[in-house]
Amino acid sequence: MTSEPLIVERRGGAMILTLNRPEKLNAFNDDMHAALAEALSEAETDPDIRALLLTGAGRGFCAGQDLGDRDPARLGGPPDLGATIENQYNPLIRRLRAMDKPVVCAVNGVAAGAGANIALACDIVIAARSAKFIQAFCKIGLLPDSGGTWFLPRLVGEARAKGLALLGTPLGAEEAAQWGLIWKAVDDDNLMPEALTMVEGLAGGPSFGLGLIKRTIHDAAGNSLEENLQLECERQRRAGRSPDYAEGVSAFLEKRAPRFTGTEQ
Ligand code: LHQ
Repeated sequence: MTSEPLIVERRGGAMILTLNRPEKLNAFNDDMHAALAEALSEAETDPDIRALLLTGAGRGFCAGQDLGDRDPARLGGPPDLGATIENQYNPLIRRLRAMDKPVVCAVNGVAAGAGANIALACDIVIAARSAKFIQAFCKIGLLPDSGGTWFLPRLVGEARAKGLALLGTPLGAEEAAQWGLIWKAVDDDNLMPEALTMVEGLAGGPSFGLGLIKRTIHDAAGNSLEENLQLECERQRRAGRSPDYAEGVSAFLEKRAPRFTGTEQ
C-alpha cells in the first residue's frame, strides 16, 4: 500500500505540510516534488492561507534526493542531475523564497543534502534538539545544491560553510542555532507545539507587512545600503496605508490585542 508523499492540513490561516516518506527519512522522489509544488501553488493563490509550516513525518526531516531514483548503476548510466535540479529543486527553492507568506520549518530529525538546504530556504527554522544538519553532498561526489552554496556562507560565514560542505560533518541543532544557521533549537517534545504556536501567530499577523519584511530582507542581499534605504521608504509608505497599521496603532494605544486582516487595503 502506498501512502501520500505529502500530508497537507489547514489550521485556521496556516497550511501545515508534512513530508511523508518516513521509511526513507522523507527523501524526495518525483511524487513528493509534485505534491509539494501543488500545495505551494495553492498556498500562493489562496488569500486565506497566511503562513506555512513545513515538517517531516517520523524520525527524520528530509534526507534530500532519493538516491535510489538517481543511481547510475540502476539507470545504466549517469542521470542528468542538472535536469533534476532545474525542474524540481530550483523551482522549489525559488517558490519558498518568493512566497509573500512566512514559511516556518520545523526540523524534527536529520536534515541531509537537499533536505538541509530546503530547510535553510524557509524563513524561520526551528529544530528539535536531536536534529542534525548534514551537507552530505561531499560524501557522494556532489556539491551543495538547493541554494546551499548561497545560504551557508551568508548564514554562518565562509569558514564554517566550507567546513560543513567539504567535510560533511553533522551539525547538531544546538550548535546550528549558536552559529546562526537556524532560529532556535528546542526540546524534542516542544518542537511541534512551539512551531504550531509560531505559525498560527504568523497566520493571524499583519500579512501584508510581514510579506514586505521578508521581501525587503531578501532584496538587501543584492543591494547597497542606499538602495535598501530607498526600498524601506517606498514600502513603509505602502505599509503605513494598510488597515493593519491603523489597527496595530489603535490596539497599542487602547492596550488591547490587535485584530489584523492581513490585506494591503
Ligand atoms: C535513503 C536516503 C536517500 C534513499 C536515507 N535516498 N534512501 C539533487 C539532485 C539530484 C540528485 C542528487 O541529489 C540531489 C540533492 C541531494 O540531496 S544529494 C544528497 C542526498 N542525500 C544523502 O546523501 C543522504 C543519504 N542518507 C544518509 O546519509 C543517512 O541516511 C542519514 C545520515 C541521513 C541518516 O542516517 P541513519 O539515521 O543511520 O538512517 P539510515 O541511513 O539507516 O536511513 C534510514 C533508511 O532511509 C534507510 O533505508 P533502509 O531500507 O535501509 O531502512 C536508508 O537507505 C534510507 N535513506 N536517506 N537520500
